[in-house]
Amino acid sequence: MAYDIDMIRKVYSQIPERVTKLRKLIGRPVTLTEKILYSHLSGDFPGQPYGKGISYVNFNPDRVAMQDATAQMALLQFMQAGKSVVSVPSTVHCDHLILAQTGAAADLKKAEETNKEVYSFLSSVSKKYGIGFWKPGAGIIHQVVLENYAFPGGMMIGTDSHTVNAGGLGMIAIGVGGADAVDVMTGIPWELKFPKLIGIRLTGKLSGWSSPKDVILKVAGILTVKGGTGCIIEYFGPGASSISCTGKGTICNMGAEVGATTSTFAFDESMSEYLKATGRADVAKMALKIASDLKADEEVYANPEKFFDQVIEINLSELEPQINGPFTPDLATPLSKFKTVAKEKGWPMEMKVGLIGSCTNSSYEDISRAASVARQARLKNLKVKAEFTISPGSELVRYTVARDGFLSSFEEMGGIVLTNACGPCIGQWARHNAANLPENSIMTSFNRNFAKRTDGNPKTHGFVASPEIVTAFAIAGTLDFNPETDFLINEKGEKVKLDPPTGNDLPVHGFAVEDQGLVPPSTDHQGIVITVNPKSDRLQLLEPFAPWEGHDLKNLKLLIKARGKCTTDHISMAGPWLTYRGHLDNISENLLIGAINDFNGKTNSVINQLTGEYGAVPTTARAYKKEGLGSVIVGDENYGEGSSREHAAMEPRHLGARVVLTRSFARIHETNLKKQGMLALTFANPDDYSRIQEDDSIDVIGLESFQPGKLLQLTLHHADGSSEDIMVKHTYNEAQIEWFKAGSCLNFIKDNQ
Ligand code: MIC
Ligand code: SF4
Repeated sequence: MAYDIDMIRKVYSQIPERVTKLRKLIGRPVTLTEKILYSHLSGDFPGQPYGKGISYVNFNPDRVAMQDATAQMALLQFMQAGKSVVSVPSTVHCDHLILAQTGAAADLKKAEETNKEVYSFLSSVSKKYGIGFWKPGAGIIHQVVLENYAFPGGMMIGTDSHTVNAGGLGMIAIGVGGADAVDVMTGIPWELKFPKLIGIRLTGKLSGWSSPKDVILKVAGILTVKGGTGCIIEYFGPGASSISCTGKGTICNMGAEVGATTSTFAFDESMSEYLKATGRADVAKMALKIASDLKADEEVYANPEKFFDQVIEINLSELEPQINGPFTPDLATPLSKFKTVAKEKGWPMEMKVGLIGSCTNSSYEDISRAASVARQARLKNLKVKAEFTISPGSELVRYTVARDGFLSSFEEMGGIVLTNACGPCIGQWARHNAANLPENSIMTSFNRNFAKRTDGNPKTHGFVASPEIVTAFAIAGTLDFNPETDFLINEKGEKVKLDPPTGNDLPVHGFAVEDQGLVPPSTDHQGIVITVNPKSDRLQLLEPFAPWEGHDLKNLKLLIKARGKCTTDHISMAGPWLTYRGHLDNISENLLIGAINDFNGKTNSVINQLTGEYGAVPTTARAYKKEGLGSVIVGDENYGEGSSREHAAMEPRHLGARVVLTRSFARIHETNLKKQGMLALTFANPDDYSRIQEDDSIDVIGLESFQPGKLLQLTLHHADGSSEDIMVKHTYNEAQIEWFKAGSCLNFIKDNQ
């Protein structure tokens, strides 16, 4: 039986009636996204349809998932909210903090020792508040959610940007910061700007070396890292039903990389089969009964242009494997052109390491197909040229693929099986001598490849491809290769060619596992006291941020004007810094250390206006804070893209920054800033970015009449004594303005209890 079946039953009992109301309200056929969103509204059904991309809407998501690196901050905030138990089913997953070094067993043991304090904090908080706790080694949050909790037509949020993975099982699943999770766990409505809709029509059928990953790699190439911002992507068409449920998960997962709020697919046979295979025949049966409400209306599929804001067509029969990167996930190159482009661009041709797995690509299907390629190394006497690692997504998959002999195929080719965890994908990779490596190429089946992401070395060129393509390239050891056309020379000096991968969507003999690694939610919450050692360098109880002073902000110092791509990895690096995710003061030492200062082209070197000397960003921010001076961070386009980590918003707040002013924001980061009481502003005229000078002091004017839709003014006081005014936009609604005034959303919740 599925977990939380009563909750699912309740959701299903409401959907048909709400969909009927919705059709009446809108007066036209409706998309799947609209059906799910309107079925999860908080409060009364509206009198008029919501404006896409305009209206802020309150929802009641069905569940919450948190991973260890973000759960610490989410739960530290939740503990302040004064609740005795979570309002919706919630889970914590220990997956991000495990360092990949020598292999699964040893790495897990070491992680249990090094992270003892954090794991025991998370498990006791989970116990106290009735949260399910997935132990270290149980698997990566999104794979575990897909296997256990996701259900067609449901809505969930998770404190990780790849929560969207659950769209593979027909959910609307959205990545958020921890403060948003606190809203849902405390039972207050969760707010989202009603998204625009992108429809992607899939025709044809995948074959040969092409796989579901290539669909999203292609989409990333089309939409770019910001093309999906503010949108939900709905996949449909005859090609959609030919893709396995976990393949759909892969496609939705990496939708985070185009900035989409989430992606989803209609309920179909593949989902039903997956639910049954993972012990949830009960959910499959219930979904089948309301199947017509778990997909868009037929007219939508017949004339998508009428119902979506943008429609993209992809013919799967013509889709080539894609390889994306380096340094950005949207630089897509089709396999047939890859070696030529690699040479033209001067990318390091030797491929050093292939890494497969991660939340994006670690299903049974992925592993079985990649193993079919790996096996050929032995069968065809090929010497594998690159190092190779496998990060299984969950213990359920790991146990099953070990039983079915796939892991030994990888081990035979020299592969190392890592713990069921994020590992190298989030920089938890003790790559040998990483810092000193010269320019080098690696290829992964992960989703992100920003500079320094996996091994901390900016010279490492990270490429993203499907697991089967990564495996083929690991065998070849060079980017100068195309498995579709090229021969390799084996150890006997013969020319051999790799056959296209083969595999199974689901295990023929069913899934198996001994211990999934779950501590179920406790119903006994009495007597659990959470203690945090005040001397701990890993955990720190939170102090509320100060409320707004009630007047305009004057004489804020420019902290940094960041140039170009500034992702959450640049703002609050992961890797070794994951150690401090529960300690705001300590993690603040990484604030913006990866961002490039527009004035000198350097990282982590900004002018301290009080001394005239250059120093590290966190040190400079602390110097201003000490003098009681606020500061301003300026950014470029799509500032804060990538992760959901709210540390990227809490750190500047903690170090005294009041404003983040950019050309544009990524969705989750903008909300995170608002939640923490910061001013997230954008240039009314994007060219005004160039007006900001290195030693500016900045005033924010108009806060006493801060209103939705009304511009604010900034006065820039330049060092030469001149000053100029620029206008800035914001997207605060009335409630969010109250968060700003209270100092943070959490302060506002507490003040109004
Ligand atoms: C990531 O892939 O960047 C992460 C690590 O999973 C993050 C969450 C985090 O920073 O903890 C995400 O994508 O939200
Ligand atoms: Fe973990 Fe990587 Fe997935 Fe993020 S993208 S959840 S770090 S496996």
